[in-house]
Amino acid sequence: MITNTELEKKGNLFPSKLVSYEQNGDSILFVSENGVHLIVTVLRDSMLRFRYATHGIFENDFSYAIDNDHSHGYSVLEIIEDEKFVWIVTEQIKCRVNRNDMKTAMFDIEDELILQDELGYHWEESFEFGGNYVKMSKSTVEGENFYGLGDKPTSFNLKGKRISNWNTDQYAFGKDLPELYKSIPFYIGLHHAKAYGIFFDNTFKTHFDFCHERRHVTSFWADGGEMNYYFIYGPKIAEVVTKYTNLTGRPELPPMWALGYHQSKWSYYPEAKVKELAAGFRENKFPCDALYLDIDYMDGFRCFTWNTDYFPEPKRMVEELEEDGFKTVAIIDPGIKIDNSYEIFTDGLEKDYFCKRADGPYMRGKVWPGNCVFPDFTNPEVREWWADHYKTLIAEIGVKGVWNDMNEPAVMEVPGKTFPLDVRHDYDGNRCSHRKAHNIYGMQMARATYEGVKKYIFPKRPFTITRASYSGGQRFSSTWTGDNVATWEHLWLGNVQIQRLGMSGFSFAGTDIGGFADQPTGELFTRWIQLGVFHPFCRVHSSGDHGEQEPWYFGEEVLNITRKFVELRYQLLPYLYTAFYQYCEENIPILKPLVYFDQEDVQTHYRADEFIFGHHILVCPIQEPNVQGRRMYIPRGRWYNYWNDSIAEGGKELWVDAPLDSMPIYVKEGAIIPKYPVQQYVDEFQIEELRLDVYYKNGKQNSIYYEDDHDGYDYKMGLYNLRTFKLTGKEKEIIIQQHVAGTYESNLKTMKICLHGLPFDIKSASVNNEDVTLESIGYDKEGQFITLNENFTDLRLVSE
Ligand code: MIG
Repeated sequence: MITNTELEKKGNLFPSKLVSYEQNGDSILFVSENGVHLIVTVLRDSMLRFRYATHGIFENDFSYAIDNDHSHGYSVLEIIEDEKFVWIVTEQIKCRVNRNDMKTAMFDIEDELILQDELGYHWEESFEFGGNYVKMSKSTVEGENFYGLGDKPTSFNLKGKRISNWNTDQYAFGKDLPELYKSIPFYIGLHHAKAYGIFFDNTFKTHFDFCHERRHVTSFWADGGEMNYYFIYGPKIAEVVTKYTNLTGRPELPPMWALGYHQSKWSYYPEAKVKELAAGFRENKFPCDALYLDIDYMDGFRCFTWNTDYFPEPKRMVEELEEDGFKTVAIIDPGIKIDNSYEIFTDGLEKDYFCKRADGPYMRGKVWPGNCVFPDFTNPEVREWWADHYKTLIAEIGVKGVWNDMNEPAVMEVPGKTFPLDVRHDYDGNRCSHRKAHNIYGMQMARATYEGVKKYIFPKRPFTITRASYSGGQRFSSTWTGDNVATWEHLWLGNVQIQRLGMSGFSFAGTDIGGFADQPTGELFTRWIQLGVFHPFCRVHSSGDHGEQEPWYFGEEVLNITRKFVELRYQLLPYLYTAFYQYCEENIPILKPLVYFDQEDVQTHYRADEFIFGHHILVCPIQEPNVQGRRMYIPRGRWYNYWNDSIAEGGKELWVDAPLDSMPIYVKEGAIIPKYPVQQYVDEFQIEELRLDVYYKNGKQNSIYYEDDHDGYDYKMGLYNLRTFKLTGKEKEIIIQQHVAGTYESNLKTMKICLHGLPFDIKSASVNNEDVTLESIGYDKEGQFITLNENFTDLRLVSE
């Protein structure tokens, strides 16, 4: 046990005893004898914010992470004092502040201890930079586990890990690397089946230690700024995640085409090559919605220009691709080539929009175009200027999505691979150095890009993807996990990373399927596609240095199997789109790790291979070569094997067969899964029949299906439908009721119901409470199909 005295010897300082406290609206200010100020703000009955000012002076209260529209408001706020403590009591939690040392402890309303300070707040002055290293340590209890922190390439449960946040371009990153492209300083703690979250909203380099340095201690600290964190109480992980996502925001619904299959490579050029690629998809009947243009489409890597040798008429090409059902997505990097004949350079120079060093010179760095300067995206004027540059690309040429890369920011051939720390930033009027702005640079670039694409693609919806980001960046962009490698370990890592990102508010994410560096075998590519079709973002991308990565490159067998899985994704689009709707409207992550799904089952606490896709589909990737199946954990409940409808009783491990053309997929009993027919791209044709796969359960289960125009903003004016299906299964009867909320005029005419696992023979039926003959509802005994009008409200199937 480290004592305060030992730490003090090392230069750490601590608050002394409390001398006063005072309530002002939703906030309570505590002051210690040695001048430390602590403000505790009650945002919700289950959410408190803690801010410490070491010398009584707080920074301007500004955050890029917090969404202006977040929910706040509480129903109870009481202050209770006794001899030793001051208590802040809400309807759901109690916060205890110790009069002796200002340490805090959080309890739930049943007086169970959730989280308490170990050393609590302390700090160390930095003579080198000014300001303080601000630190916090909490006691860890027996059996406590930890999750979250964005894209970290390490085991899902963070217990025993030490991690830091400093956005870094990590080509071919390795397992357990502490720093990657994104900074999401948010984690979830779970013990005694109760979960809480900590969001440490500090953009300096941040550090987290989960019982790594000391067994019973979790600590987090930053190389500057304020100790400013949010405590979010669950007790369900699901509640912690949705509250965090509400606080930091979620995106608007993406266009449905963005959920299709995307193909990318560094780089597809010239035009003939892109056309050949497009034709390859259609000839092979392999569904695909988007093709990507990497940096070689530009003229000497100058942003917003085209290499006209490769692409003589971009507008025509983009149009022709679009006629064939392909959206074009183009890359844009932050580095602006130093070139006096390049308009963006000269204009930005004149307007003083590029980042500068502390003493005035421009921040110059080498990236793809050669020597570059870099827009200061933390300046709102610069963001607007940048957004306006998308006019030509989007409104005139017709590109449908933009891909932001290198925005950690990455700089070549320099130590640290990024800007020197003295570079100055506007930080929306809170001028600062790169030490503070580094981790949000990429997010602010993505934000400017999003604003631009959104403006010029209107009345359609924008699509953007970014490599670097910070908490809250999910409002502006989707993301991918960067330069992974074509290895089995990276397939495993990708599975963990996408689940972790989902737990951290960032659902719209995917990996470079097949691996960016090196080349996958056909087998690895196949297994990766099988996982990738269950990721919210589904794109094959590779460096191109090591060979091709189109699905037909690996031969007939791989083509046929991968096609089957991409077709499955297209069939599941209405189900996935509904999960996106719930993410964007209700903050519910699209993928649910098992511990999220059932935190009371301790078996889930260290599991990360298996996950829930949407609400009702359990998936487990194959992560090893040469296997015909694997053992996996089936969470509690009854599940149908997707391929053969056999039933698995959960709460235990099972061997599941999975030869190369299969993978373990289960559907929860009672689920109703909406499906589309296979299309070669979204909206290839108008869909008039929705298939509903109904998985019988003896009991009740609700499922929902969200529908709208798949693009545009009419849904914001109420033009959408939310269909709720209520299943009630009995021994000799099944009832499916549909409730439609909304005013969208659906293209659907019929619903084709496919029954799974019915334990009886259907003898009679009623629709909307009137008896009908089985012929009139198209009963097909063999396939267990029934066809109904799309607006049916009540279907009863009975065994007599
Ligand atoms: O220095 O644009 O992660 O997806 O293909 C490499 C070229 C720059 C890194 C990205 C990768 C992209 C590549 N970029």
